[in-house]
Amino acid sequence: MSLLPLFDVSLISRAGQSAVTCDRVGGGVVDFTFGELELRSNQLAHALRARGLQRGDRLAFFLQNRLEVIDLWLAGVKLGLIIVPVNVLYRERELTHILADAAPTAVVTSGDLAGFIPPGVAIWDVDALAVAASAQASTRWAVPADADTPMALIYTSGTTGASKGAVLTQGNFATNGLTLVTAWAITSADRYLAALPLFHVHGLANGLHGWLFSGCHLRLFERFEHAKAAQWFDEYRPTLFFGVPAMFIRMLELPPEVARAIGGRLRLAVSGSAPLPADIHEKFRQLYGSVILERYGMTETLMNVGNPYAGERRPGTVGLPLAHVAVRICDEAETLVPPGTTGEVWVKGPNVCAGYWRRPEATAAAWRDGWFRTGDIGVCAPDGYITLQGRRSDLIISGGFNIYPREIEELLLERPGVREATVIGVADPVRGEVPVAYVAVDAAQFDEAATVAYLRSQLASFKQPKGFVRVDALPRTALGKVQKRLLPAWPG
Ligand code: MCA
Ligand code: AMP
Repeated sequence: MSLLPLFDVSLISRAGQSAVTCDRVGGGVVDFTFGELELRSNQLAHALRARGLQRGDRLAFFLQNRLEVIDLWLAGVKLGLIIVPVNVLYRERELTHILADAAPTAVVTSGDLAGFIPPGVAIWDVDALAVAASAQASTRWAVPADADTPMALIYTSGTTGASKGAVLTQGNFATNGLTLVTAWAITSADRYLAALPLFHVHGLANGLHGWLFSGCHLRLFERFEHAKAAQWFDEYRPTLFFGVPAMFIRMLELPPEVARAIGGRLRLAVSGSAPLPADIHEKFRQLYGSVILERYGMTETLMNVGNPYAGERRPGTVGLPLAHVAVRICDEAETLVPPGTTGEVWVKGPNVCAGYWRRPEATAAAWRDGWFRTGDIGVCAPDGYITLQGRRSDLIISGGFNIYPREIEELLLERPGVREATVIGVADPVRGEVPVAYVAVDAAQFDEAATVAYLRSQLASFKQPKGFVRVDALPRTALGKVQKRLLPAWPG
């Protein structure tokens, strides 16, 4: 199953219907029909071909949410390109790694972000590309594709610290989108407020495809801004909202009468990407009168498990396996465990990616007999509801963005005067967790301010340690492994 026939339900069959509203540069909003999106992406496909792009070539984008990201995705499907979405918050270290690994023909970016792209990488300005596209023919150009055609390389942090590109196929996105549209009863009558970044799978695989497959209406925002949420929800009146827990926590700050009015119109609010605390689920229900549907996914697998649309949405759980997804819980010996027993979550299905880009060893390590080992620890209740309890790795999730401590630790150890360094996640009321660094330093040489400035230049803002705790030495096992649970409590 390839993507274009599924998009055509909207691009062709609903050509005259209003598809999307976005902010206009300089103020106001602008609307596009599905037919206009079809023509824009045809023109862009011609412009990209004119620049030499062919089936299988990689094309990265480093952009905030804007209509041109949708144009790129559609043109990418038509040309059989492999699109590489890159988080706009990434800085030198992350960008250098991803762009060297994916080796895209170019990175499409905007003037305000271009300065972060490392030297030696071709940069295509998004506005100049749009101008070039507008001069092209609007006839459709589409190469043959099927379920196995690679569609995207999406980087996800590995336990080694260096992120790996998950090779997601057209079939992965098609299965995931169809599953969600069916499971969540998304129809052309829905109004979807999109504030999740399109460079991660929550906004891209679920949001964009839920919209295109159902032909509902999309209101695209550049990014989530909690101070504007009340106004956005009031003006747009969405029936559908997807968010990370930090967004729902921010939304608890709205006045009760405003929240109740929003909740009265909201048919479905979906949370994912990080654990939604059960008390937030309950507070949201009380304030908005809307029961959040929590679901669980990964970049490598798209969506795996979700609470039912019709049925009990059980707080603190991620629900039941989605259609076509097989889920099992296994112990350390890789044996299936009975309900009620904790183990690692394994998944199998047409939603699971084709492997890691040019990393056969990492691929071999993550798959067992066709099952993908998620690294998430969970337990399945006798009635099938799955609860996630933690992770095999020390991944930190902050505001829905992933942080691997090792990546920060490696940079800290490069700094003058740092003898030992380790990073842990500490609880944060809005973002869930934030990173904190524990360092053993030679005080005469260690300059904390310079270290903070260095980390800012190298890594995304959400990876910056919230604080530094100085210790004489890190607690270690006899074999030298840092024992994070024995660190002194974070005083902040
Ligand atoms: C966040 N920041 C941004 C952006 N997003 N800056 C520029 N552009 C953005 N798009 C920065 C801010 O500058 C600030 O940096 C910090 O993040 C927090 O921003 P703030 O406005 O205070 O927001 P908040 O109220 O704390 O909420 C943060 C957020 C953000 C908007 C919820 O964390 C977010 O968009 N999260 C979504 C992540 C996501 O889509 N994850 C899906 C991964 P500073 O700290 O320097 O001031 S896919 C996944 O996990 C799987 C597959 C799944 O299951 O979905
Ligand atoms: P990523 O590498 O960005 O795709 O992040 C995937 C990880 O996010 C998963 O392996 C989980 O650890 C976590 N995650 C996603 N959804 C949930 C959820 N609803 N509850 C808890 N953790 C989640």
